[in-house]
Amino acid sequence: MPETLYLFDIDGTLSEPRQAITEEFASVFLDWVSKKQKKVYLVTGSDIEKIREQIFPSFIDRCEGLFTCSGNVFYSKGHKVYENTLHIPEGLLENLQLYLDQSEWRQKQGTHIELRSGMINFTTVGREASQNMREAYTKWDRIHKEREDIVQYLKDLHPDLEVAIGGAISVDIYPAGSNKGQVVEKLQEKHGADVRMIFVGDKNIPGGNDWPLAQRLEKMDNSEWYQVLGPEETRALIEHSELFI
Ligand code: M1P
Repeated sequence: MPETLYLFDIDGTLSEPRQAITEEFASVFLDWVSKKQKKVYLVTGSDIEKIREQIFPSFIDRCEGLFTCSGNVFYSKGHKVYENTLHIPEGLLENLQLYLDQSEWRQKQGTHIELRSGMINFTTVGREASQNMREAYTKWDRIHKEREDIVQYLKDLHPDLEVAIGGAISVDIYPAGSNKGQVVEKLQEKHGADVRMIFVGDKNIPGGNDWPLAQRLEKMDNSEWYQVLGPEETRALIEHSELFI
């Protein structure tokens, strides 16, 4: 019987985007991990600094590992196991700055172009935006579709890059293939080629940053993925879905 691994996105799946996981859900989740002896990996587009603000240390330690920066960095049992380096394509930073200067979204707060290991996170609002500003942008973006426009703008100028919509106010940018899908090979190397994976994410839609991982699992007979709308649905899955028993 092959081993089963449970993979979870964080922002929008275990917590609201950029918010701490609730105590109640964390307790339900950790009970599930312990009582059912589940092997869990976290797979996020975010970086370790932000994740530490959202997920407390003993929760992270209960997991087998944590993939950050869309699988470009991996931590296990308190140690960084690997980290990919990004070679920034010529003209990319200038093109992001041009987009930012021309964005119709005017309220800005903090860093817009965040260089991370193996990827860049870009937001016209800014990484230090208040919760109110984030919510205002999310509503505005639903109508004006700025993030979809950023994806198209960058795809036209930099066809070698992948641009995906993650959380609520930003896009993740990485070289083609350096997306969350890369964790499948890493986990197969660690647990064997026949390992079974069950993934839960809120952006398992074309253009979303969970989509490459869902597509990768789609090709494997024994693996599955779930699209959720938020932490409540994730909780319902682990409490009631047969595959999580
Ligand atoms: O995991 C995807 C993204 O989730 C959040 O995005 P946003 O700020 O747009 O809500 C952040 O954690 C971001 O860093 C991450 O890439």
